[in-house]
Amino acid sequence: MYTLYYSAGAASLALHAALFEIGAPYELVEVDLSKKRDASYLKLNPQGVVPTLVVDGEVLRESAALMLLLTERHPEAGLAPQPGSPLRGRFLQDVVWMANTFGSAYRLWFYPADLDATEENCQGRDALRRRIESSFAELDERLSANGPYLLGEQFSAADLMLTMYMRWSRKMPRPATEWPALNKLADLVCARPSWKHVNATEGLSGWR
Ligand SMILES: N[C@@H](CCC(=O)N[C@@H](CS)C(=O)NCC(=O)O)C(=O)O
Repeated sequence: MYTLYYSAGAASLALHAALFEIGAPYELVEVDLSKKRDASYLKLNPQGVVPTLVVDGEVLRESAALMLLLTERHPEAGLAPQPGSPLRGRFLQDVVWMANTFGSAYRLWFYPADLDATEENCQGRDALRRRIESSFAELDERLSANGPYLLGEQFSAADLMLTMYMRWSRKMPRPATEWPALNKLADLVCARPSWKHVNATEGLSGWR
C-alpha cells in the first residue's frame, strides 16, 4: 500500500501518474502548499515539500528516487528497462539528469526565496531560464533523432517526469511545447489514461 502526499501539479505529479499506471493500491493526501505545513507533516518531511511517499509504512521523499523505487518494485508495469537491459543505463541517466537540471533550476525559479530573493531582484534568474531552455533544446534534438520517447520507441517513467517538467514551463518565456519533438512526446503522454486521470483528480487545467 502506498500513500502519496501531493499538491496539484507539483513534483508529486509524475509519481501520481506512475502509481496509476502501476495499478497498485494507493491513497492520496493533499498538502496545501499555500499554508504553513503543520508539525505532523514536517515530521514526515522535514523540508515541508511534496512529494512524500509512504511505502509499506516507510516514509520516503525525493521525486526521482521515488520514481526509481516504484519502477523497481513493479517491473511488470513496464515503466522502466529492468537491470541488465541495454536501455537501463540511459533510463537511470535521464531520471537523475532531469532531477539535477530541471528539478534544481525550477526550484530556484519558483522559489527565489530559497536565495533570500524575490522574482524581481533574483540575480541569476536569466541563467536559470537559459539552463531550463538549453536542457529542453538538448532533449528535443535527441527526440527528433530517436523518439518519440526518451528511450526511443519505449515509453517509460522518465517520459512522465519530462512531461511534468514541460508542464511547469507553460508560463515561462519559452514554453517547452515550442520544441516540436518535445511537443509530440507531451501529446503522447497526455493522451494516456494515467495523465488524464491525474489531471482530473488534481483538478489541473490550463495546459493541453
Ligand atoms: N527535490 C524535491 C523537491 C520538492 C519540491 O521542491 N517540491 C515543491 C513543489 S514542486 C514544494 O513542495 N514546495 C513547497 C515549499 O517549498 O514550501 C523533489 O523532487 O522531491
